[in-house]
Amino acid sequence: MGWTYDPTNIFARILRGEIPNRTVMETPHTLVFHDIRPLAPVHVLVIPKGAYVSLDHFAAEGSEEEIVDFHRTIAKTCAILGLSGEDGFRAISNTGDHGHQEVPHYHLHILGGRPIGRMIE
Ligand code: DGP
Repeated sequence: MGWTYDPTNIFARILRGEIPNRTVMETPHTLVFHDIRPLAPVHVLVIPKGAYVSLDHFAAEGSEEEIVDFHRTIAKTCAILGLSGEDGFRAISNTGDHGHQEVPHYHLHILGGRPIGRMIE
């Protein structure tokens, strides 16, 4: 499976510091920032700093260090934002055309702070 990364995408520009963002936390491999169009009281995006198009691309070609860092960063983000298994939250990755992915840089949406419902658009 081949993936072609477009370095002009908006999250690549955020990573290069060309566009401002509201950062929640950052590690050498991962950035977490608030979504510009929040759909819930908490709506953040977790992205790898590497040039990965989508979840399947990151899962296939991300290094173990990047993949572990990404997921540990999710745990730290949940702690920072008060998300827990008790009230719950939702994590979503829209992928490709059928998944309605708008920005072609892998990102995980984390939504919480209210009941999210069964699906989101
Ligand atoms: P999707 O690719 O469909 O999973 O959604 C992309 C999300 O990215 C969408 O919820 C809005 C958000 N977004 C788009 N442009 C920007 C931006 O410039 N800054 C921030 N913080 N979020 C953005």
